[in-house]
Amino acid sequence: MSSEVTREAPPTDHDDDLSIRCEVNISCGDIITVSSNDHLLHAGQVEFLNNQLVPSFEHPSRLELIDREFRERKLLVTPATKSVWINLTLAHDHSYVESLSRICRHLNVDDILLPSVWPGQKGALRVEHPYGIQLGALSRDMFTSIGAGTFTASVGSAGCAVVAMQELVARGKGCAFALSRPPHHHAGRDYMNGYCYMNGTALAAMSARASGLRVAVIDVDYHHGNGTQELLYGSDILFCSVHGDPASTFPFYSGYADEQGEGLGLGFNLNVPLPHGTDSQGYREALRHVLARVRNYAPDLVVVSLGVDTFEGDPIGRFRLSAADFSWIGDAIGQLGAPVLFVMEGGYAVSEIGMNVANVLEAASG
Ligand code: OKP
Ligand code: ZN
Repeated sequence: MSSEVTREAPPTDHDDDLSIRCEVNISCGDIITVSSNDHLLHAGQVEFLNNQLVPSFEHPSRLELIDREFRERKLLVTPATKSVWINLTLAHDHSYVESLSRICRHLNVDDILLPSVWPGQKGALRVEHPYGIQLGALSRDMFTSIGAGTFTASVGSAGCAVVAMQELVARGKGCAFALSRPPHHHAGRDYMNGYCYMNGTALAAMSARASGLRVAVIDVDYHHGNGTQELLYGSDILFCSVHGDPASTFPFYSGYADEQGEGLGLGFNLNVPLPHGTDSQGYREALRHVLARVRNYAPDLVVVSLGVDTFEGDPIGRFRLSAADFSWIGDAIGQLGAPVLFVMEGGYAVSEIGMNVANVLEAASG
């Protein structure tokens, strides 16, 4: 199996590589911005929240509004379209990728499935089960729905992160932005959860590490990046995250301060959980602490899981950051001096999402 994460030619018959084609748009302005039109193929309709089915928070309009704000601030230039073959198996099990692909292929265009039964420790995926039941074996919650286009959209999303990383490394300085959805940081080696299916953030970091770079990941989304943490737990890629205390916040089962990495990765995992209501002051203090650790690690590349659901008006997050705090975050990360790849994660206050994301990117690149 090849260790290349992208290739330009399709795999041949005797290749046991799992390469999947995706098409991305690359805008090479001051900020390298990579997006994929395939995100439109995934639009969850409902999720299970507080004992009720409610409309999905993670919606295509999120990206369109960020895109609009970037255009208004003249942060985008005419994009070039590039077709790449992407190999997800550095981050995901072959069987997970193939199962999700197969299930999506068999759905009708307007099917939207939420898992409802989970296998437990002794069970395993069985292809004779209805697709909604098979999904339970690949999933961990009832927020993460599957439609016919989910696989293609999430491969495209991961592709944005990997291509943005490659373009940034080629340029050797500045900032790149994967303007991608569905998000990444909750997806693990063989499971989807928290609106995430493929972990492009971890894949980009692992791929850069495999090429010899020292890589630090900073997760500023309101939710702990459990998938990314798990994927990097045994590696010397530094993973740092500031997030809502998992004692009361999704993903609940990880994100605690005593999770410090294992084996080769011991000491390379730093979690800073913060309480509901955390404001500018509490947040900045926590992020300063993280940035000191990142400086000490001296990365060649910084990968940021960029969620803006820490905003005071966010309908899911419980922190109280203002638009000005996002400029501060961008500036503080930019001052590390290393090239920075920002990968879009959460943020659900749709009318302010563009402003908050653009504030981060403008300050980081400025
Ligand atoms: C995805 B990302 C629990 C509600 C949890 C799912 C949150 C997924 C967040 N009562 N809802 O990190 O922004
Ligand atoms: Zn989040």
